Amino acid sequence: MAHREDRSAVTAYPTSSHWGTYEVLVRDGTVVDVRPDPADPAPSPMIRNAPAAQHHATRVAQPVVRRRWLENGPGPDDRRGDPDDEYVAVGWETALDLLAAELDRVRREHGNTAIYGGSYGWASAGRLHHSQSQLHRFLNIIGGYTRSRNTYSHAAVEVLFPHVVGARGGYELLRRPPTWRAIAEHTDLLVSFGGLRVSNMWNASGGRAAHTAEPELLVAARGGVRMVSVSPLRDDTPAGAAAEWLPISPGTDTAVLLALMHTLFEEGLADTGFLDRYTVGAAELRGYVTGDVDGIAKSPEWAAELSGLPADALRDLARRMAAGRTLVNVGWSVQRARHGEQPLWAGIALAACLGQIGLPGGGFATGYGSMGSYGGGATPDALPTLPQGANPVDSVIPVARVSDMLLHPGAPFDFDGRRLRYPDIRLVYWSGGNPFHHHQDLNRLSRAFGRPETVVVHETHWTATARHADIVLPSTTSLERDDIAASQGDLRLRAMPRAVPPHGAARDEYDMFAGLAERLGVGKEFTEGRTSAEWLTHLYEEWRGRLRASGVEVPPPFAEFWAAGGVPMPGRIEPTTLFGEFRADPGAHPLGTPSGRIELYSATIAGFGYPDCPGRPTWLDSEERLGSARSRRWPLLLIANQPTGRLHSQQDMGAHSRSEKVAGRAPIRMHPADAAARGLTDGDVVRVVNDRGSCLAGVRTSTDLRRGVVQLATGAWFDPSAAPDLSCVHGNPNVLTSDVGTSALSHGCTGQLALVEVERFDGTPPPVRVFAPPRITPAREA
Ligand SMILES: Nc1nc2c(c(=O)[nH]1)N[C@H]1C(S)=C(S)[C@@H](COP(=O)(O)OP(=O)(O)OC[C@H]3O[C@@H](n4cnc5c(=O)[nH]c(N)nc54)[C@H](O)[C@@H]3O)O[C@H]1N2
Ligand SMILES: Nc1nc2c(c(=O)[nH]1)N[C@H]1C(S)=C(S)[C@@H](COP(=O)(O)OP(=O)(O)OC[C@H]3O[C@@H](n4cnc5c(=O)[nH]c(N)nc54)[C@H](O)[C@@H]3O)O[C@H]1N2
Ligand SMILES: [Mo]
Repeated sequence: MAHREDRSAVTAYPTSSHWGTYEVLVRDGTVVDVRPDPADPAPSPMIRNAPAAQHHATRVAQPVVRRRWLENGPGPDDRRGDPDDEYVAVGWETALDLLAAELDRVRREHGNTAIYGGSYGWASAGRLHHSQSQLHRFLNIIGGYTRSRNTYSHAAVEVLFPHVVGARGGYELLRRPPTWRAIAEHTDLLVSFGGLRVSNMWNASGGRAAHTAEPELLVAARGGVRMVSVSPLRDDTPAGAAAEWLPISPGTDTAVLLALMHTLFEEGLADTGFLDRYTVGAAELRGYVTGDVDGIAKSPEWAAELSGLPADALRDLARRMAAGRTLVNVGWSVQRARHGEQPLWAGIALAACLGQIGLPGGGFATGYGSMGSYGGGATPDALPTLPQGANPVDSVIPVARVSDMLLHPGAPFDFDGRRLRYPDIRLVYWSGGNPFHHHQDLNRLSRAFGRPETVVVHETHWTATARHADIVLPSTTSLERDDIAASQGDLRLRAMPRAVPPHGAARDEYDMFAGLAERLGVGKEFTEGRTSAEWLTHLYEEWRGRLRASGVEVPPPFAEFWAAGGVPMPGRIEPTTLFGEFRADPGAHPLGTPSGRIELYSATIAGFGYPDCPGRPTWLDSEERLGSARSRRWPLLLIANQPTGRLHSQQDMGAHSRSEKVAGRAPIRMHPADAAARGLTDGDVVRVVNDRGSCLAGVRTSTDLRRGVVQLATGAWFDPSAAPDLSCVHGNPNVLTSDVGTSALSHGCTGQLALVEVERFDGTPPPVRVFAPPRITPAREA
């Protein structure tokens, strides 16, 4: 008989990820390839990570319990995170029985405050199967948990701006900025601190129907909007934008912003009419800028010393800013550093001096170039969302204080005017996040994870966080479940049909929590009697009801939506202006601040008395800066920014992410002169080191970096090593970053900048082991 070729059919399934809407090609239950959505003008290469990630050896395939926890019972254990630790596979019944009993023990013996359920992280796109929503709903129903506030992305934005422009104003800054199209139409000059990074705009939290940001940015640039990128990296703006590059020394933006104001005041270019009518504290600010307050004029010469940017260039920039419609953008990276509140406050102060806040395409913004949704329009607030219920426990930490909390139960700390105490955490529950990706000083975090009695992690993959857990439950990926997707400002609400069956024994988190809730006697409260399929319809129909009530056009019923694969997002708006109503009539539309105006001086913040966040924008020096005392020992300033290969740590084993590695390690970019000074060239494996830790990385030289700066993006899977002089063999920069907050005001993440030294690694580098699963003893039960 002739050989018959077995070519089973390939089926294309539309799906949605944070990095875009695309199609997976499936044959016999396996994702074999991907292709961009035909309607996407600028698809992300990150979609190429999906096939390998979906079926990788590091998928968590069954519920497991760490052997030492199983044998010794709950308790602190410094061995958590040991790469040689051993796990025992158990059946779902055993896993859920054990976990339900442990949750019940902890809440009875220590109260629900002892459960930390902040569980920060991006998880996957999808409105129903959103990990954190599922976990928080469950924990609220069983009596509550200690939660976290704000984000790693922009905590300083979230905490500062309610004081400066009111809560509503802070919200609008993040959610309703002028669109790229409005910038194209109205803006003459866009000055962006932290660049406008194309790879960052590939992502939007919840995913977006199409990548519109880069194409619209380029239309604006080609249509005549001048763009100035104040940033240590030249390639923080797309080449096609022909942006001017001001290669600032990182961490000195506040000095530059103050110097720009200095020129405006000195040359009579400041809009005093605007300052008088719409702000409070302008006199105070002016006194500080001119030096009347402290004897130091914040002149361009003064800022040039700190920033490395020529004084003339700053003076010239200030004049050009005053000469036309100017938008000042402070990217989120700039606040992800010590005193990160200051460049934000100084940025809006500069825009106030220019007098253009409230005019189309002018004023201040924070987020262009940081996220694909920023400048992409706005939608009515309430997308279809799983209700989380109320948390009966009032216990909270700023999100990036997790190690402090675990290491110092009971210790007092200040936070946005309040004095709080760290709770005594006995059980840590994480689902949909990877703190061993996102947190700073991972060696310290690893010690902190040794303190609780039990650590529970739901994961799709064996991340370093899963490897610090006592109980690991295998979650389905978003390709393995039916869901619906949309982000704020999105163009469409999309159906995400299941493309492949669950990997191994993986389950939807909804079903895990339903099983736990059942065991704790609150099954009905959690499910409300619905299956996850019924919840999908319910969330959609509830959303339609809300739209109808608010008078917005109503999309078709669920079945029609699902069959069509999506519906255009109803009620979209395309803002041209921020604070337009306030500008038109500040009496009728005051800001939600004590004065009703923009607070360039805040009596509230001044009243907190925080030395690291005074009552007006202030230049506060930081150790993690070129030229600091610390830089004599650690002379290179590492930028730990967002990776181009993936979203954070997700799908690091995927084809696109791996294609960027050098000798299997995360790439570290260096200026050729900095490399040559150390005898390094392209392809070398190096040890990146400071007094907090060290990691291996692979050298890539580039003149796109300012000298003295090296770049090692986040997200290489943390691969701890037994060698005392090597914390990670793969290249996770968070072994080098400092676990200190922006200030007592917001305690934001400061992971962007860290001083280091880079040296050749001689000999054979230890192998990367983190892409193999841990040791698991097979299940004893069926
Ligand atoms: N040094 C430094 N550090 C930083 C930053 C920086 O600039 N510099 N940036 C910070 C920022 S802005 C952020 S937002 C954070 C991001 O930090 P994270 O959001 O924690 O990073 P992710 O890698 O996206 O983690 C999401 C995890 O969820 C898992 N996951 C995906 N889908 C599911 C699911 O359906 N169920 C479950 N249970 N798990 C799922 C993924 O496998 C992954 O491990 O990092 C921060 N860390
Ligand atoms: N591809 C990809 N895209 C992403 C993400 C991802 O993981 N991968 N993560 C998403 C998330 S959660 C977030 S919050 C956003 C973050 O968005 P951002 O915070 O804007 O992104 P970063 O890449 O951290 O930083 C952008 C640039 O800021 C510059 N920079 C660093 N320090 C300084 C400084 O002191 N001064 C100045 N002027 N510039 C500086 C660096 O050159 C860096 O490339 O990105 C989102 N987009
Ligand atoms: Mo973020």
